[in-house]
Amino acid sequence: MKALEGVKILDFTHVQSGPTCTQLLAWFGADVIKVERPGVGDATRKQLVDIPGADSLYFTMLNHNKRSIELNSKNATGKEILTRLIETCDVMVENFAPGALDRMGFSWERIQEINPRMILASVKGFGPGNYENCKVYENVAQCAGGAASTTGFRDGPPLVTGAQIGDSGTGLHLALGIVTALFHREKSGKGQKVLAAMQDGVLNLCRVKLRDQQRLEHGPLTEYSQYGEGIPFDDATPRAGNDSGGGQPGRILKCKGWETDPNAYTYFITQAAVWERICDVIGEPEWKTREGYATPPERLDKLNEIFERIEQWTMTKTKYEVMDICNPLDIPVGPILSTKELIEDEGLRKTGTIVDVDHPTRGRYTSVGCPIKLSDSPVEVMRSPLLGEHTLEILKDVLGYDGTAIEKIVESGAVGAASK
Ligand code: CAO
Repeated sequence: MKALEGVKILDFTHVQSGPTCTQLLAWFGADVIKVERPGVGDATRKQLVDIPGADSLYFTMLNHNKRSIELNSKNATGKEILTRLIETCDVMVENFAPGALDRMGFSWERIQEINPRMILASVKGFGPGNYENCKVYENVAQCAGGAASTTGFRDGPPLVTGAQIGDSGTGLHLALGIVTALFHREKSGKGQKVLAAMQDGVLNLCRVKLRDQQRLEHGPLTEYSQYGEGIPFDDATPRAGNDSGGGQPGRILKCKGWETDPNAYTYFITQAAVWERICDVIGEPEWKTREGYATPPERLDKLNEIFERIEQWTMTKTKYEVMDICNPLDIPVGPILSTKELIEDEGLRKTGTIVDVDHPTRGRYTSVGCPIKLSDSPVEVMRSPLLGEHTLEILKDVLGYDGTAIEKIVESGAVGAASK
């Protein structure tokens, strides 16, 4: 049995943040019913299109294992159907612009009237306050949540990261909120609202940078490169390039082939526990005992020199050779893997983290499978639904409408053509 089997999710999400959340719930076995505007659907179906006429990878990679119903929630019959869906489902997930659900006539109060056990889960850009009415996309959240100001090099502009911490990160937070509210409902018998604001989600992931903000009041951040370079600290956590965010100094270092391969690099951590082995590997055995090098605090003002020496060694090895030599010695290193290397990685395919999926209009494509593994709730990644593919099935099987009623619904325009 799948962990969330029997849980019905009314999925009113679009773009990335909300769909990430409901895709996870679908992978864990929930029946996810994605409500889409007739003839239009989730805007990402038609964004960044690589194969004309087919749903984009943006859409297909975020909407696996869901069913799609076309439904106009602003049409009178559409509202009736939505009301029935709210009665039937356990969780409603949405990430509309602030106020959109109210404008449709489905305020939290109304939803509770229809189904007091309903859990209403929302992604918004900001929590209550000055910015609560703003529309927000990924990079806005990265900027507002502390990621951009702390990413990049000290002498360069703020940077956003390729990891979608604002969208997918907030979707993950919301998924945890939903299963927690479901667990709570077991005891209370009641639903509740769950809010994951993107700014809050990013800030949660930037927790260590807020740690450093407060440490600044008590002196310089000695593990940051700028400390060793003698550059004074300002009053906010600075950008720290590729310095490690923890107590063990680390850097990205060039490996053999870096002149032509943009990813011929390794991350290298000079963990204190294995310092002596590092000294032996790089050919500086006297650093093990030399004054100024032997203990972690002594090394802090020499990190540039130390990493330059380690890099002289890593540049003689490929990033995989560095891994092969350092891993048996327990020296923490990691190759910089390109997306091409990841998509071809046999190990990730074996665990189902990278999967191939067949799709009727776009053919076979590769996707990221479920990154969370439950031993008793295995995940089978199913293709994303075509727009309205399950409209009739949901009207019949989930809501119990029969032939004439369905004809009337189709005539009303509430579900688009619904001829599938
Ligand atoms: N039937 C009828 N109308 C529908 C509908 C349906 N099935 N589904 C959506 N709509 C309507 C909404 O009701 C809304 O109408 P109003 O403007 O009249 O209220 C309209 O479609 C547009 O919805 P929207 O405002 O959410 O979409 P947008 O493209 O204007 O904004 C976004 C997109 C993402 C900026 C906004 O939804 C948002 O800020 N969401 C919250 C934060 C978030 O999740 N951001 C991350 C997105 S991923 O990068």
